[in-house]
Amino acid sequence: MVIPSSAPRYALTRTVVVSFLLLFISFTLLFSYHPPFKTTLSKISPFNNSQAPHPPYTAAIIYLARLSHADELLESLASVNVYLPHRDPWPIILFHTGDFDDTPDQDDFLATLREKIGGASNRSDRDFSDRVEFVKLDWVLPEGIPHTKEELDPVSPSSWPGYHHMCAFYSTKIFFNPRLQDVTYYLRMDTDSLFLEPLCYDPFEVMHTRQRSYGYLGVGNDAPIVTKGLWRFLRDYADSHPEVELRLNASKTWKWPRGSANGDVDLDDVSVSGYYNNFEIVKLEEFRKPEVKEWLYHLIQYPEHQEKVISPIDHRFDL
Ligand SMILES: Nc1nc2c(ncn2[C@@H]2O[C@H](COP(=O)(O)OP(=O)(O)OP(=O)(O)O)[C@@H](O)[C@H]2O)c(=O)[nH]1
Ligand SMILES: [Mg+2]
Repeated sequence: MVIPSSAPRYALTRTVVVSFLLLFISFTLLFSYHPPFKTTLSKISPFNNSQAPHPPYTAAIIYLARLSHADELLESLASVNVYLPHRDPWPIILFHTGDFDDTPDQDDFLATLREKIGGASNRSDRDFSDRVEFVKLDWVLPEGIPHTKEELDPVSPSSWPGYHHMCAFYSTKIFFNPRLQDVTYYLRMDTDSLFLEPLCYDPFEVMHTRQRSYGYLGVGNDAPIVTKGLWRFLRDYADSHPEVELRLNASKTWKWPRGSANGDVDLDDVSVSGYYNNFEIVKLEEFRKPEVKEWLYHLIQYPEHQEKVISPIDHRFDL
C-alpha cells in the first residue's frame, strides 16, 4: 500500500490512512518473534507437489476485484496459473463489492479466464478456474465521519470512497473476514500484480517451514500528505501502552523520528515507512493476537469514535 512520494495518488484521509499502518506496531510486535521473509527469486529447490500429503495448514490466494479492472485481473490470474508453484490447489478468492453478484457475470468471467489460460492448470488435476470463488463484501463507512465527499474533503476526491474502503479492508477487516476464518495463510495479489517468471518455491510452504508471519516484496514510504497525524497517533498509543513502547524501543528496525521528542520537527512532514503490499503473504493468526487486535481496534476507532465505550476485544471485529 505504499504510495511513492512522487506518485499522484494522494488518496487518503486520516480515517483510512490505516492502509498500511499495520507496519507500525503490529509488525514490530510480530517480528520480534518471527522475522518476515522477503520474496526473491532465490534458488531454493522447486517444490515437487506430486503425491505430497496434505500440509498442516491451509492457504488462499486473494484479490479485491472489480469488473472495471477485469482485463488486468485476468492477466494476473494467468500469471498465477503459470508461475506460482503450490503443493495443493488452494482456492483463489475474488473479494468484490457487488460487481460479481450475478451468476452470468461470474460465468462470463470464468469462461474468459478458461479461454485465456487454455484449459486445465499445468500444475494440478483441478481446473484453475474451478478454484476461483467470488466473495461479496459489504463496505460501510464509519459512523463518526461525514459521508459526503464535499463535507469530508478527502485528500484524493477522485478515489473516494472505494480506495479508502480498500485500505480499511486490507489493514484491519481482512483478518476477521469469515471466509478466511479457517485459512492459515493468504497471499494477496492486486489486480495489477503479476508473476513475471516462475517462482521456484511454494511461498506457503516456505512460510510454514520457516515459521514466518509475513512475506513481502519491498519497503517504501508513503507521501506525508496521506499520513498526517499518524506519528502523533502512534506516540499517543505508545504512551498509553507501555508494553508496546518497550517493544518498539527494543526493536532494531523501529525508530521514532529524530527531533520528535523535543518538538524540533513537524511530525506531519516526516514520512512513514511501510511494506509494499501489492504482493504479500500473511499468517492470519498472528494478526488476531490480542495485542495486535487491540492496536487494530484503536486504528479503526481513531479519531472519530474516541468517546465511544470500549467493548470487549472479541466483539469488536464482527465484520
Ligand atoms: N472492488 C474494489 N476494488 C478496489 C477499489 N479500489 C482498489 N481496489 C482494488 O484493491 C487492490 C488495491 O488497490 P490499488 O489501487 O492497487 O492500491 P495500492 O496497492 O495502494 O496502490 P499501488 O501501490 O499503486 O498499487 C487492487 O486489486 C484494486 O483493484 C474499489 O474501489 N473497489
Ligand atoms: Mg496495488
